[in-house]
Amino acid sequence: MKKTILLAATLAASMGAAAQGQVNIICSVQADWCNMMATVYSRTTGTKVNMSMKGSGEALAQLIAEKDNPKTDIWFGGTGDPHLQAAEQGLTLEYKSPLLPQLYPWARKQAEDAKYRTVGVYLGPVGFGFNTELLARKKAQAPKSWADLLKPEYKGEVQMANPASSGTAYTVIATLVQIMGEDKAFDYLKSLHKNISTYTRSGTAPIKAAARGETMVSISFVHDVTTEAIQGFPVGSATPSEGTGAEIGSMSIVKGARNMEVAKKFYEWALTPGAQQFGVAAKQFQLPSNSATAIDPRMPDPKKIKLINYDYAKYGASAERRRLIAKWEKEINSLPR
Ligand code: S7P
Repeated sequence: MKKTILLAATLAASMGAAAQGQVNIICSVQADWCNMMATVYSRTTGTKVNMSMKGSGEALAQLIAEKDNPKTDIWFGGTGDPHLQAAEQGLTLEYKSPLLPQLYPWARKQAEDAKYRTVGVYLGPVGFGFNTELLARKKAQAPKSWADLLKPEYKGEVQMANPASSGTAYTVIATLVQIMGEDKAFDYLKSLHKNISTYTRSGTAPIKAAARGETMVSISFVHDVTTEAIQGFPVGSATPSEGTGAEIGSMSIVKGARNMEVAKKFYEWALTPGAQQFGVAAKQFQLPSNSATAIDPRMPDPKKIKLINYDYAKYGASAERRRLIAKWEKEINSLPR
């Protein structure tokens, strides 16, 4: 950990982020990671980092609200589809990092899909989290498939987020549509609705509830389950046997940013292996996008997960996202349970 901070500090300093200026960042990963990046970057470069934490959906709403007078310079992290939406709406800057060749193909593809108005910073598969003590107490099995989530033993025991506010939940719905086809996916969501106790605002809330014994099962990114498990909570994770999707967590520079030069320096730093190691240092286990960043054994291994060929461009498009969310509100969220 100390080594990581030293390395990143050296990198930040050597990038000539000349001790000045400020940068306003919306950060959409969990707070420990955001704070660590802000602290190290400001200590090593002298740049004042004003960081505010927001989930993906809320972050996009803020960029839209600030469109004519941007106060944010960088949006770091959060699911990729709202970043693609921001790109499509002309809210983010076209920028080609010299570090692009070091990134995994999925991270570069995200940049290409957005005409270089965003870039992939991490990848995280969708799966399930479950509270092992609650399962044992109720003599229930851990879910292994999408089909398992419909079992009567999980009635009122499943939490997922609301796709209108959460990029995580939207990734889940787009995943189901791609696996099952739209009609069957919505039939499935109708059946699942009977087992859902609540649709949370934030994507990480369901696994936090499972970890604390408030629900048996969550639909979550699997790295978010690991974050709870290593804090000692009795949780396990699984990825669905039918296949699953993944987020490409992204980073964008806001078009018209007030602190543009400083923002570009932070952006470059955030793509280096030294900076990307702060995910693990902050106990967050998404797969980093720079191929030279160390892989931690607690990160999900894509070779062991049945990942679908997720169509990021299609499901990140504003019209498709709006359509699917409106359909979910009308056909699923309005149903009694
Ligand atoms: O940092 C954990 C994580 O799950 O949160 C990000 C995102 O803010 C989730 O936002 P929503 O509340 O909108 O679902 C993810 O990108 C990330 O993996």
